[in-house]
Amino acid sequence: MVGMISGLKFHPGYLDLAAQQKLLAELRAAVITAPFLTPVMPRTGRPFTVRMTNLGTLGWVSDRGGYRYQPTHPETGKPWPPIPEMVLEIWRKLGGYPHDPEACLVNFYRQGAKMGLHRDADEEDFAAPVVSISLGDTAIFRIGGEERGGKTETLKLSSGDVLVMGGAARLCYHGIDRVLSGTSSLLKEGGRINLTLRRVRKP
Ligand code: MD3
Ligand code: FE
Repeated sequence: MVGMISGLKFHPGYLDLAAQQKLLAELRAAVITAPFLTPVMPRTGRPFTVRMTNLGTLGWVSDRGGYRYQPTHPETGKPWPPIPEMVLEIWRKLGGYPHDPEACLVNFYRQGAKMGLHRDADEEDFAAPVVSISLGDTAIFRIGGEERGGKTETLKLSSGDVLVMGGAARLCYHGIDRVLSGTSSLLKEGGRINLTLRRVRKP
């Protein structure tokens, strides 16, 4: 049971349909300025199946040179668009942390996209939680412990769900096994979008 992981707080159906549509409209506007990229693995250059962009003062990027946070889009050279107010409100209400996030990574899963087990450890500030917002098709999310190779459990993340990973959960291994096509009609062409809000630097 995922409810046993300390620091994980699940808010199923936190955003109603109108709020999901409003958020999607904000994202459609943002990706005109900051188009989705296909990140590649450091050293090998193997492409991710998930496409990514960012909002906020810092964005997470992965290329042959490594993983890092940077203030501009690697292809356009422009600053990332701002994090929408409605997204900041979710962080302020559920995050339990007294400073706003600097980064909002936007992950786009098309048919067949997944994300292998990993830890989010490129930030300086692990005292702050990661807040995740799901839109579109339902995903099978997997979470383990702080060591690779331990027990894992799964949780379905559906459109409008919010997940807060704080405390011990902040450094747990996690990933997306698969996205279930046809489970949501929010995105006309199907697929899933996940937003993760993060503090990067210490305040
Ligand atoms: C558990 N994204 O962007 S969100 C990621 O659905 C990422 O796109 C997944 O993992 C996605 O790094 C999962 C839920 C999530 C986000 C951050 C976490 C779970 C987490 C950080 C620590 C532990
Ligand atoms: Fe992650």
